[in-house]
Amino acid sequence: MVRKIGGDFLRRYDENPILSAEDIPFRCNTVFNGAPVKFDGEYLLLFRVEGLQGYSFFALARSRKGFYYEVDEKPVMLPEKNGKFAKYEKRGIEDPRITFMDGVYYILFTAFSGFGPMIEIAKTEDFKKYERIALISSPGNKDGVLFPEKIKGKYARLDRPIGNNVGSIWISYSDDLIHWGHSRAVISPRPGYWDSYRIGASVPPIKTDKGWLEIYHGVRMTASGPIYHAGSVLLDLEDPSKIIARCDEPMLSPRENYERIGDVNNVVFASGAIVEEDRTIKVFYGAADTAICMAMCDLDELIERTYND
Ligand code: BMA
Repeated sequence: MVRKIGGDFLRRYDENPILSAEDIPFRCNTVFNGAPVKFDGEYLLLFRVEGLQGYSFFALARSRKGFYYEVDEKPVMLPEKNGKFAKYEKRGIEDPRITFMDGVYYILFTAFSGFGPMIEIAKTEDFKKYERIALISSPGNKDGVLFPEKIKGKYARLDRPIGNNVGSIWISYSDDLIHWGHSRAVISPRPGYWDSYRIGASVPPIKTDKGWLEIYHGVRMTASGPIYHAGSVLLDLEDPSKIIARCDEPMLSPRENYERIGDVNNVVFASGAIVEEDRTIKVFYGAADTAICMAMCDLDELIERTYND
C-alpha cells in the first residue's frame, strides 16, 4: 500500500482546535493567536479574544499538560481607556508574543487605532499584574518579536513594517527596550513562492546551535484572497541580520476545515511555541482567525529541513 503523507511537515494535534469561542467563560466573537509559556509548573496561554463589539483584547488559559486548557474568568488585558496608551489602542490590542528574559515575561503586541497598527511592549512577572512599558514603533508596523537574549550587548527584535506595500521582516536594536534603531531588512517575500505577497515574524526567535530559528508567516495572494502559511528560517547567532538557511516549503498550510473556514478563511498564523525536553516543538497557531490550534514536530528535523537538502 502506498503511504499517504499529505502536504504538511507539522503534525496537527488530534483534538484541534484547543480553544474556540465556546470555551470562553464570557461572550465573545472569536479567539486566536495565542502565546504559550511554561510557568510555575503549568502551561499558560495568553491569547487574543475578539469581542462582539469588534475590537480585541487578551485572556489567559491554563493547562497542566499543555493539551486541555481552561480559561480564566475575566480578560487579563483590555485596551486602555485612559492614560498615555489609550489613544493608540482605540481599536484594540492584538497578537501577543511572549519572550522570557532575566525573570521577566515581555509581551510584544499590536496596538491598533485609527493611526494604524503599532508595536507596544508590556511586561509581567507573575501573570497577575501586567504593566505597559512603551510604544516602540511608528504606525504601519506589527508582528514584533523580541530575541530572548541581548546580541552584542543590545536587545534585538524582529518586526514587520510595511513600506511601498511590501511587508518584509526587519531587525532593530535597543539599549533599553524603549528606544529602537539600527533597523535593517532581513527577510523579504519571494516571488513565485507561498510567501510571495507578505511575510512577518510569528514566533519569538528560538536559540539553537545552528542559529536563531524563526518561525514566520508567509502570505500568497490568490484570486480568492490571501492564504497564510507557516515557514522557517535560520538567522546567524552573532549577526541575526544574516540568513543562514530558509525553507523552500512551508511547514504548515491551511487544509483542515477549521483553518479553511472562519472569520478570515485560509489562515494558519503561528504566534508562539514551546520546546519540550525531548526536543518536540509544539507550535501554537490561530486558525482562520476563529480558533487556536497546536501542531508539533521534532525540533532538529525542523532545523534540518530549513536547509532544503
Ligand atoms: C495578520 C494579523 C493577524 C491575523 C492575520 C490573518 O495581519 O492581523 O492577527 O491573524 O493577519 O488575518
